[in-house]
Amino acid sequence: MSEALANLLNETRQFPPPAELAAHANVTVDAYAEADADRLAFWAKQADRLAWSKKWDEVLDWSNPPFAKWFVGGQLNVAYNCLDRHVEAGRGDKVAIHWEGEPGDTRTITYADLHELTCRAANALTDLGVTAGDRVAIYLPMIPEAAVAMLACARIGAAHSVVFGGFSADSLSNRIQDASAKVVITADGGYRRGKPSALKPTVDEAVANCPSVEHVLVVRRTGEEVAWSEKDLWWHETVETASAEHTAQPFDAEHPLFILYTSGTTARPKGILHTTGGYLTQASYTTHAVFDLKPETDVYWCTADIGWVTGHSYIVYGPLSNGATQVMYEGTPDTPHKGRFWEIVDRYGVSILYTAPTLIRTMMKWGEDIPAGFDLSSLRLLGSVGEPINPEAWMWYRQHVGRGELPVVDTWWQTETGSIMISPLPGVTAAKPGSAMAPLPGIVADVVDDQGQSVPNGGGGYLVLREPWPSMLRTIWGDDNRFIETYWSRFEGMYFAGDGAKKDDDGHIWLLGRVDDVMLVSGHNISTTEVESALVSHPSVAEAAVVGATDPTTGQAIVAFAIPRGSTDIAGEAGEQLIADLRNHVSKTLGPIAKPRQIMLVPELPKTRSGKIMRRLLRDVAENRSLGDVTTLQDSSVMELISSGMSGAK
Ligand code: 6R9
Repeated sequence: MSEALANLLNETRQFPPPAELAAHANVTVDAYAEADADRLAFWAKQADRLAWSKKWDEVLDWSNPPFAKWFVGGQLNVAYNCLDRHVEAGRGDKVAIHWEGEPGDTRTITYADLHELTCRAANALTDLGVTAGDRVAIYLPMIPEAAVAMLACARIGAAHSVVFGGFSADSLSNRIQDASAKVVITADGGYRRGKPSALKPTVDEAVANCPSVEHVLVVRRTGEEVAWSEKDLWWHETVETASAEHTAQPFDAEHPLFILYTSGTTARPKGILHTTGGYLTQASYTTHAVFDLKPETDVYWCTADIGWVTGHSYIVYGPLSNGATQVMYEGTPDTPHKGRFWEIVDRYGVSILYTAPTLIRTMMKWGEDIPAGFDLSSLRLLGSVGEPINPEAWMWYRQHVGRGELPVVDTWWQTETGSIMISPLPGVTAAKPGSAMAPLPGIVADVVDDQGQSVPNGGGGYLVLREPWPSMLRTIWGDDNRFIETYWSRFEGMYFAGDGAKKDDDGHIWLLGRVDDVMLVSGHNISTTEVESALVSHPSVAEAAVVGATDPTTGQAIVAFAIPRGSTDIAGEAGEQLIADLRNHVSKTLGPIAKPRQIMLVPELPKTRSGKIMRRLLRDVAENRSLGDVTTLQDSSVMELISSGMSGAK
């Protein structure tokens, strides 16, 4: 890339924290100064929020970069920190999880219950021959057993590798093989979109090619008929009959905790390795700081799937290590009706909601009448993660979910970073819609140009991290060289995140999307995010995706796919008129260089199961190519809809 990323969008709205929240916030502005004065002492203090069996000798060993060791010599047990210590402190009766299945069945699980289930699962896994250092693959729907399985692995020092319930047998098999997992924990199925969706057949197919797998533990969720082999064991016959007595052994701070595969754009997924002490320190601290979580009074809900890193850090390890009460929901947001999420907020009195831009834009498309039909007055803080949140989606979230007064924290991070890195602090930051604002205390992030020089305020370039952080990935499982090449070779001594970013005139950080997605139009780098945000700022657009398609004149040309809002008329001429309006609207908002060559009105966009738009597939459509790999799509029929809409388009 020959020049810095374009910096087109100019957003000036800013919202200070509510006075009440600021007055009682867990973390105040002093945290920044404290961390600046002594970053390692700051992290040591956050590590002290956990229970250690043996205190560390050294906070950070960075003598062999990029291989970091945090809290060297320290020992702790992650499950003990998430469960036992709350029970021992007399909080065993406190609800850990209000679980709701998609069909409407519910379970209330206290910390004592969760502790007992985890102890049984730890004993069962041990009986099956799983020992510290082994790997266990987890392929489950959003049921409490998913959290139990993860915690049981952590308890006995086996690394878990959670694979999204939506992945194919091939993807599952590759991940099991790469980690040489000894046991697979799965279910007969789960509920999605109003009906049972089988998982076990996929596991059977995958495991057929995985000689490392000795046992498959199967949770009965749907009760549907499943094929059975000699490796298979029912969870209820194995775990629920195992002893509830289990003493957690401490593990070294750098003992592997989990592997999580990022799908990435390349064929071979990367097994991101996280370890014990640093990971839990930062997952736990950021939950406390960014969500201002008050375990005594808050009801927290993160809508992510457990198969995504957000589910690891902000359903399991962050909230549970803080002793939170949380909601866990199995299904889709529109089953059996489009108000399902708001009904859940209303029913459980959710006070902190953490969700993804894709969901907010879907809610925008459905219209504000839907959240307006529920009592959302329990909410006090809103969070967003997964993609850049367009300013209008941010405003809609604040307005229609947050009563026009709640803080919205836009949190930037990655599977690789393990925890939130860049985000407003809800009691401190005057947030700007669409900006992740500033690195958290103890984090050193920057935006640099091609040469790795820090860009001045107002400039754009690449997001980097200049100093190691506690929950950083330690390597790519089994491939140290790829770890170095992917993240540490682009700029000397810095972690390359792969995201474009800009600093505004105040030095606040705006994420511009993956560097691979940046478009080069007549010699100008234009970010997909900014054009998408301009489209979403039009009152008739709920969601948009933009790609650069090869163009004989301009090198690349901007092709946009836009989903109209609920009531918008797009039939015949009305549609033509809207497209013309939208092209002009983008041109007016960002400048003529950003005017899309072509805009398609579509009913849906292709997304991964974690809600990220798959621009690669849209590029295939825009350039009239046959489609690439669609196996990671949330809903593969979407591409047929879009492709058929494209035929005949200019
Ligand atoms: C947590 C998670 C990481 C990529 C990341 C970036 C995008 C996540 C974002 C964001 C802008 C935010 N991303 N949060 N972009 N603003 N608040 O999503 O992890 O699945 O590994 O994805 O997601 O592009 O590099 P992961």
